[in-house]
Amino acid sequence: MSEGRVIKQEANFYSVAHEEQVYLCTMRATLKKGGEQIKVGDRVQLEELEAERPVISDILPRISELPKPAIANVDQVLIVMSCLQPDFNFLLVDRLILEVLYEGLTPVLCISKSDLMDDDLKEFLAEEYAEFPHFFVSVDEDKGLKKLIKQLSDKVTVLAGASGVGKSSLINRLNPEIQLTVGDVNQQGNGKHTTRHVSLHRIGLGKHSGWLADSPGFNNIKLAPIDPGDLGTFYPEFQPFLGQCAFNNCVHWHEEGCAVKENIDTETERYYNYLRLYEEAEEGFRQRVDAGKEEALTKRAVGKNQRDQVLKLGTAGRARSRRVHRQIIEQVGNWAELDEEDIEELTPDEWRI
Ligand SMILES: Nc1nc2c(ncn2[C@@H]2O[C@H](COP(=O)(O)OP(=O)(O)OP(=O)(O)O)[C@@H](O)[C@H]2O)c(=O)[nH]1
Ligand SMILES: [Mg+2]
Ligand SMILES: [Zn+2]
Repeated sequence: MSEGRVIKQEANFYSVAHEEQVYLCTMRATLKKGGEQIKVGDRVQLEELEAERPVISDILPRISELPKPAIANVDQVLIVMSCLQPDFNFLLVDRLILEVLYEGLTPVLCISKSDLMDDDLKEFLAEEYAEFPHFFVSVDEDKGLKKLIKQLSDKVTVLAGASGVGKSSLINRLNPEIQLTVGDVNQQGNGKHTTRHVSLHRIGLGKHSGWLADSPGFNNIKLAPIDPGDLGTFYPEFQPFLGQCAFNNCVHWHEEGCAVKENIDTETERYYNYLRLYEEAEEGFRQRVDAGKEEALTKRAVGKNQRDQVLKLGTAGRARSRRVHRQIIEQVGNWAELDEEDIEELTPDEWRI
């Protein structure tokens, strides 16, 4: 018996990679009767490899499952962001990192078009994202690709990133057999792109080749239903100091005796965007409560596969929300002549000065 990886599905046929070969297989009838569904990314047992149509006789346990794109056993998400053209979007990157961690996957940052940046920008980005695996890559100048390929080997990776950052160029370079259109604006618009059959492409050669999903994931802009009070647990830079703050419900914003703020560099984009995302998480939380559900189901940072916790927006939550608004007022500083209601309607983008 041999083991393989499902890389494509069409109707009742599955393309399964086993060593250097790809076999077009069918599913064993008994497996089908058992109600099993094979997904792209699945590791499967193959029988009758020498036959014209090998069969999949079993599906090995999955380590993860993504609903969109529908793919099993994803190890990591490669967040591609250009350093320039378009400008590096810190908030988008932090949001994507958050979503990826929330799904229990590993975020890997690929800073593309590195031929366009100077040493200062490189140093700045490397400091901001020191906590995460990050790669500076230039497809045009053929730089950083070997290291990136090493990070992708033996793993299943899904891409994420905004338009125009160089995803297609990167995939083309990593696997010259795929030729995606470069420079085309995605005509299908946000989220409407429904590739029914996502497929995986081999990256690198030999035994340790990795697999890259051809359809981008993690492009939804709405924040996952994270309890605002838990947001800090998704920040590896906060981790060593969590639990040491004076208040045990500290959200590391303006509290006295906050061990996180005392120890991390708060003059960073990462920390600034933490505050913006905190606001968003809180807004989402309030909406879930207002949506008529008496209790908002929230997920704790331990991962969604573990027991969900039920929380109500009680006095503490409301107090926190008032504090947050006071903070916004402080942030707008010289806009202080605006009345409070106007300020509350400002979007996070507007209150950055
Ligand atoms: N300077 C520079 N430009 C690059 C590099 N990689 C890609 N580009 C350019 O960036 C533009 C967009 O590249 P694409 O690969 O189409 O970007 P994409 O992320 O696939 O864009 P969408 O398909 O719209 O999401 C093209 O004009 C590329 O030539 C690079 O390493 N350096
Ligand atoms: Mg593209
Ligand atoms: Zn704190």
